[in-house]
Amino acid sequence: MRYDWSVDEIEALFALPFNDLIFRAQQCHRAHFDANEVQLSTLLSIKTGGCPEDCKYCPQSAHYSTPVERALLMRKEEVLAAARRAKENGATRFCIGAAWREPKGRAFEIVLDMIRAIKDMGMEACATLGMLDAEQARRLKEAGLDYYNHNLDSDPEFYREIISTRSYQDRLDTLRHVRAAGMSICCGGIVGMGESRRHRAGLIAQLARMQPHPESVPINMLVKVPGTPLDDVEDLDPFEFVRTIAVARITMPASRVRLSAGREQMSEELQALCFLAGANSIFYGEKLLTTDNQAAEQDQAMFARLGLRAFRQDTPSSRRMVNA
Ligand code: SAM
Ligand code: DTB
Ligand code: SF4
Repeated sequence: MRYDWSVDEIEALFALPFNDLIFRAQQCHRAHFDANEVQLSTLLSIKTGGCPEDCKYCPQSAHYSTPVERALLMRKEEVLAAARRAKENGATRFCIGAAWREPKGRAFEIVLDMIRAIKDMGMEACATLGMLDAEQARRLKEAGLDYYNHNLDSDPEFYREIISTRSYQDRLDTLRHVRAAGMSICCGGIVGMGESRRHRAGLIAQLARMQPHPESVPINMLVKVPGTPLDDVEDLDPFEFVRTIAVARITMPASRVRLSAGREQMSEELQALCFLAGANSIFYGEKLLTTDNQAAEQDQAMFARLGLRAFRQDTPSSRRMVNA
């Protein structure tokens, strides 16, 4: 496993002829995973909207006027009912998200309780609650949380154009606390925000230099939401999105690379190319956090057309090697 990728090297991967890039990604994919298995995570926004941060892509930021309606923290019973449905539908991981700068007070205690109950149902639990300090990370681990999602979102330089209320270093600090507490990391980014290829290579370099690599790497295609400052940014070439997945697969060969936000806006042919490039995880269920996702029935039909299977559990054949 390599942890010393330079941005230049990664940019050179991006620049390979498409067929050569996909071939290399397939080789890496098949050395580490069953290439026809895809892991399913279901998302639930447990506290929606009104977020104090100013992430320019996000419909939940209080800085912008978007169609998202604010909602209070959901009740535990509602969250558990959604987790139960996700499990019945075949998801192995349930991920709860809150539009917070960081968790605080009584609300954090309630979330810990939700996590304990999700774990009691026998699912993997993931949460994305904003910044954490060391003690909060420790308490999430103690409650049984398996994964914490906290994205780097972009290259450090481009990041400054997207978010002003939280620094790149804040994000790295949170990730450090998550690791120190012994949880797995889900960390990726968004493309299609008007960044350059060099910036995309810079994001992948940041992720691929983490040691160990994040166990899950969500690659989101920007979902343009009216009212957000990125609403009218130019579309990214879809092949460039596939290249980003392939480069993530090559540089982080044993990680689950997730074809994340943006599937609803993609053709199934494009999604098939993403699986070919090494994506082996998706968000599954009718909603992401606030925006629509491809329907579960449509995913089932797409899996049947492509001969893909939902991943059930880690077995020697589904995951031949683990992160060094
Ligand atoms: N508030 C928490 C935080 O930012 O850490 C957790 C929730 S936040 C919505 C989780 C991630 O969703 C963001 O880091 C970003 O990568 C992704 N995201 C948000 N809005 C998006 C959009 N419009 N399109 C694609 N991805 C988006
Ligand atoms: C991630 O990387 N993508 C997910 C999850 N982690 C939390 C969120 C996507 C959000 C898309 C916009 C929305 O639905 O609000
Ligand atoms: Fe808030 Fe997270 Fe949205 Fe940023 S991405 S505005 S932190 S909910």
